[in-house]
Amino acid sequence: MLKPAATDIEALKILDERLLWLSAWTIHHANHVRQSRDGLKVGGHQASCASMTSIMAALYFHALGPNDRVAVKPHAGPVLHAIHYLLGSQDREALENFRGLGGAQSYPSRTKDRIPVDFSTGSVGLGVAITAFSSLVQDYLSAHGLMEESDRGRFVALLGDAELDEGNIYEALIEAYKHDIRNCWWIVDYNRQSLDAVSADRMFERFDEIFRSCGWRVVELRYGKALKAALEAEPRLKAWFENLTNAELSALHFQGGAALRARVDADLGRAAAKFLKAHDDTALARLFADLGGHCMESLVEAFDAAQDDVPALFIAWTIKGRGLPFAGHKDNHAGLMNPTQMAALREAMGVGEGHEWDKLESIGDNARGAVEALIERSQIARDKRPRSFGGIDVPAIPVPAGEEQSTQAAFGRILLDLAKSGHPLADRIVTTSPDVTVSTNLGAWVNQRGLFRRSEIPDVFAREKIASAQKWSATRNGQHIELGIAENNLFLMLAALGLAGDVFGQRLVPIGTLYDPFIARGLDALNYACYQDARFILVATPSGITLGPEGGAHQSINPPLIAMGQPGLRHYEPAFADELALMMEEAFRLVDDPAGESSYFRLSTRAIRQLEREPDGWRDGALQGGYWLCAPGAGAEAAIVGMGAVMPEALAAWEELKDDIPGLGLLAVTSPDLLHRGWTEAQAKRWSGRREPSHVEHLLSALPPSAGLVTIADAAPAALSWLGGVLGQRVAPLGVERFGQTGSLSELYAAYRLDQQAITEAVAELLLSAY
Ligand SMILES: Cc1ncc(C[n+]2csc(CCOP(=O)(O)OP(=O)(O)O)c2C)c(N)n1
Ligand SMILES: [Mg+2]
Repeated sequence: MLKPAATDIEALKILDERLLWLSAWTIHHANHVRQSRDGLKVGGHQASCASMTSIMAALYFHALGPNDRVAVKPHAGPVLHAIHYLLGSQDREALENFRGLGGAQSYPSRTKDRIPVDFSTGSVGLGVAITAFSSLVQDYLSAHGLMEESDRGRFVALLGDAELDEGNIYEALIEAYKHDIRNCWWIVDYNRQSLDAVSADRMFERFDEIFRSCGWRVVELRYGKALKAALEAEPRLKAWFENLTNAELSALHFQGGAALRARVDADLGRAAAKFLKAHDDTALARLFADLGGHCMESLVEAFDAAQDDVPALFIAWTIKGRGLPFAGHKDNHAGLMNPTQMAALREAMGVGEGHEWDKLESIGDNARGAVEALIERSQIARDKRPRSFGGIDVPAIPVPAGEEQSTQAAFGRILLDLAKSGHPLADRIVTTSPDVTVSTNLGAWVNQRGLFRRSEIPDVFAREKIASAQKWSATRNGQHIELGIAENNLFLMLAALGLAGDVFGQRLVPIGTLYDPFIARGLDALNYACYQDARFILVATPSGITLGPEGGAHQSINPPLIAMGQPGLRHYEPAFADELALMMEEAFRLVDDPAGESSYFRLSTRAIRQLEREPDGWRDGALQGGYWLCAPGAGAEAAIVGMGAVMPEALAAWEELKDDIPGLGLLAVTSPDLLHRGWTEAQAKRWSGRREPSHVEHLLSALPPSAGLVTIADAAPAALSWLGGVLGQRVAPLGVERFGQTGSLSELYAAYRLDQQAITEAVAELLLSAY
């Protein structure tokens, strides 16, 4: 890389100031200039922006190439908007509407911001980790011939130092090391302050060791050029400086030159007399603010020197709120300048009143050309990348044969058949699992398609001819990414794979498997994946107390409720293999449909007798969330509503009761999530004049309003009990509300009232209470 000309460094410094001004002004405008409609504080983080403007100027106007992708620290969102404003890809209106409806979002959002945002951020730590998984996806795509070498880029995370407290960072670091990831930079805005206060000193240097031991290059940018020279000339001053605690240094930054002078004098006395004499208070404050993360020369040099593909951690020392009146103050996280302070900043920056939004306001004619040239030369995308959809042809998924099957076994079989079919869809599937590949029935698929590794790993057991059902060799052509047991990483992996169509222009069909209860481990990362509209299929199996002897620690209860409350994720809980095949076909389509979403399958290991079906009548309903397995007769007084693995109990109770209760119905629910969504959507539409009953209203209107419903699911009963609210029918909800335990199925179903008898009793109770 060419050494940047001195004029470029000067121009970068000017851009750094522009970003400082524009980000502070954007936040100020939203809080103090824009009319408030509701009296709520709008908020924003001027201090968190200020500590990052130099780093971001150096990156966006110098170091980033056209294929590089960045996850920006959430609280530096306004700086990213300011960059795009200068580039011409953000407009003033959106900035004026920062944190308003339809305006620039508080934290960078892929889906809601109009500027190109590579990765959404907000929940700290997740935006950092996804960059490592995306670099793995890039390696996967290159190895599979799905992208040109020349299109490869680097994955950059800009993070706050407190983000390093998030455990998910270290889980990702370990996984990244195992997969030997590359082309990843994590740049820490090391301002040594978090939200509440100044950070603990004891972690200093520990971060370096942790990252180095995982194969990362660690580049510490502690001093800017001027401060480095001054400290090197005065070894005692250097030792003094390096002995300050984080809190002491922050306080001194806040207090300014006079306090610095007094403190140096008190601590070093005559030894520092010459130094102090040579600097007035302003010069002292400026010198001690010359930390590495604010020194353009140091930043540019460090980025230019890191051009190989070794993952790198940059620890860039900064001052939180640098250049602002609350610089270094421990309470500055959500601090906002008042109008007087803002006017002073405007004056200091040479911005004329009424010209606050002028892009290059205050830049003198001499420098303007160089600044404009840098803006022009910036290689980052000005426009949102097109999302890639519609290229995947989904075949009809055949129903696995077998009179008795579990949904989990049927899932494995469907993938195996796909793997063998050689259909192009199979080539786009990437599976991944946190050490439960075999126990979630992905084994047969992996035997066909192999594990993925950039550097191949032989299957020693196979080579030694030791009998095993499972082939476990990894190659560049493999299609399964095996993860260690860290469910959070599974969701970050799915997020990265599920964004391949957006980030790399190549849609993949990611399928992740895990045990249903452990969804809870990765909930925030799951939400993060959905928030960015990553597309994937999550297969959670086994589930519920139907897991029997495995016991309560593995028996899930509430995931159907989680799924109901999770936008962007559709829950399917099939009972039979033919339902599963149909839903998987739908889920494949939804991954590749611009208006689609991700799907979550809640499966079971319980083998149940499959149905002899009337052809096809049930299919549409099953995809919409439910269908009548046995339609109710006219005026029926009751129906049994069953979901998933307990369907045999629902069927048996129906058989037992149907002669005594004329017209008794049996409703199979395949997705409470879809039924509920349809219901609320239809209600909202009624207010805009469109009167179409939702699917669930349509289903339940086959019964009179006076009828009773007995709902049963191997899950929290609230997943189905709401059905009574649709038409006002009474409900007796059966389900699991206490932790599970070990036992045989019949014992557990009896103990938790999920058996045929419980259903019969509940139906009787409903009928009796009707009169
Ligand atoms: C998972 C999560 N927990 C809590 C928060 C609230 N929060 C926002 S920023 C922050 C501290 C940020 O400190 P740091 O990462 O050092 O950033 P700085 O603003 O100092 O640059 C916290 C706790 C969050 N956004 N995400
Ligand atoms: Mg910080």
